[in-house]
Amino acid sequence: MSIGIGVIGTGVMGAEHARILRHETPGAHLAGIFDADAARAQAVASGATVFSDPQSLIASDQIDAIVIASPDSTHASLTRACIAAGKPVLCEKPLASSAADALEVVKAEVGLGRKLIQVGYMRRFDPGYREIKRVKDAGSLGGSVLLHNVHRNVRAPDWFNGPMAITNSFVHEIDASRWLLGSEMVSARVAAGPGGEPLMITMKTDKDELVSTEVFVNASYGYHVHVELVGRQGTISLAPASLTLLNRDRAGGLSYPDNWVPRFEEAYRRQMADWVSAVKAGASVGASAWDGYVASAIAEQIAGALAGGGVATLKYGPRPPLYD
Ligand code: ISE
Repeated sequence: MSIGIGVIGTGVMGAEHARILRHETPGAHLAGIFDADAARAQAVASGATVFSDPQSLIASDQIDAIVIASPDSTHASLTRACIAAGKPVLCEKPLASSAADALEVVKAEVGLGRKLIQVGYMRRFDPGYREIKRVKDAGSLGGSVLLHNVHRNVRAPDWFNGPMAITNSFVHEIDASRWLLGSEMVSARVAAGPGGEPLMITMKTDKDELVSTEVFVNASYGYHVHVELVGRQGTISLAPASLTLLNRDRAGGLSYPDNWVPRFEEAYRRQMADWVSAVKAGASVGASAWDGYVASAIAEQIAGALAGGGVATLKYGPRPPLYD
């Protein structure tokens, strides 16, 4: 049986999720669309119902589960509306634009007593990241001591404000680092380069590991995400994730995509397929609402540290048993 998916928000990511649902996701179909810009919604609908507001999409009996890809500030209230309707959600990261709002989502899910939320931290589905986790968990690298991350975007979107390099971009490294290391972050230091970027963020984990991240959202030359895990017996890192090899002007080399969609295409596809399978089985995969809350809480405290003394002792409440 094919399940009907509604997509809320048809910007870069919503349009990509709609495309993956239409062409590359067995067992599910794009049943409904909403975007505040009706023409933009219509452009990706291709036969799916275009709803005039997100509430009627969530309530519709054509819609079994919902993908939320609208602006960050709408994620928490839409996610809570889906929980109230008892419908599973794949919500784009971040789960909310503040830690307090993310915690309200966690509380709503805990109140319901079952997990309906997956947060779209898609690196957990990327073949390279998964291989690093597999090798680390197999133990051949010895104990982990350091994780180096690099997160470079060509340019920040117009709507990015200062802290969004942390609350919208660096949240990926918070989630991926917790997931890869199986550790919790306990403290952080942050410093900004000339003119405010790049940011250098160093976190310490509850096992004393170091996690360093460069976040450079106006790096110009291309979209480039890198990670290297250093263990006591060896290291493992992503190989250059280039799509093509370019020869020109008596030089040759790997090329970089303009943004994250081509780089993480396979991760988005696997994320959607695994989410659909989990929805059908009444199970859950990927980053939970709790993981989404922790990422947003850490991001908010590091953004606060950037505006203050550059140092943060990271705090978040105890994990509810629903997420054990
Ligand atoms: C964007 O929203 C993403 O999720 C990308 O993966 C990230 O690299 C970019 O910095 C974010 O703005």
